[in-house]
Amino acid sequence: MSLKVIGVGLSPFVRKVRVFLAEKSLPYEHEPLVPMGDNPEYKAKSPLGKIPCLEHDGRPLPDSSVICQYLERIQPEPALYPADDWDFARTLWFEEYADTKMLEAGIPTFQENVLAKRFFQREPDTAKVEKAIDEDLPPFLDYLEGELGDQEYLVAGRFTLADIAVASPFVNFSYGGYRPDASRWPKLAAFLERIHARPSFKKIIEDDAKAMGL
Ligand SMILES: N[C@@H](CCC(=O)N[C@@H](CS)C(=O)NCC(=O)O)C(=O)O
Repeated sequence: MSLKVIGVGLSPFVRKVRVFLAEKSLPYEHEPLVPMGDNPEYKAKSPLGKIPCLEHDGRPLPDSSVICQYLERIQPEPALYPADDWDFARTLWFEEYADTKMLEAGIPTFQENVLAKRFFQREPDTAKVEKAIDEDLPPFLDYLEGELGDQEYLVAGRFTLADIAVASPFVNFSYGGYRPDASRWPKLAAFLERIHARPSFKKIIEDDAKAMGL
């Protein structure tokens, strides 16, 4: 079986798939494509033009959520979705939560503090970063703090895709210099530290930081 992940490693969606593959011990090739400009060749594989796209034996499959569900079916062990129906649904919910509005709330930290200078040749818009940190992100962090309670993981008492999906955008926020304040969100801060320390996350975080000179 040959697997290839297309998409630059800095994308939280690409990271989600790469961590998922690492947790499954599935080897893959990585093509760090940046989704910029018109790219008809890539759009033939990923019609929305978004990354990631998985190639399985040369067949393209876009979208990180679709890819993870597919990988679970072709490599069921270790299971990264719970068997229980309710826990399964909760896992999908946390993925949706993280992939959409939570990412949107925090991404200015990364866009302004990392991408602006390096890729867009402009100074960071500090007002956008401050708004993200002071206004937009806290409600998301409050919610996650409450959902975690005294649990080690978000769902089913064990590591699942919910943990991968929620922890992935926080890698971007941390590249942008932001980490949740452990005195205000102690459970979330400890959770993120734990999840990011897993070998599947750690290697990717270090490699991508090195590649960016962070
Ligand atoms: N729902 C998609 C979202 C992917 C996504 O938005 N990727 C961004 C990079 S982080 C992208 O490709 N943006 C380029 C574009 O929208 O044209 C997934 O889960 O794969």
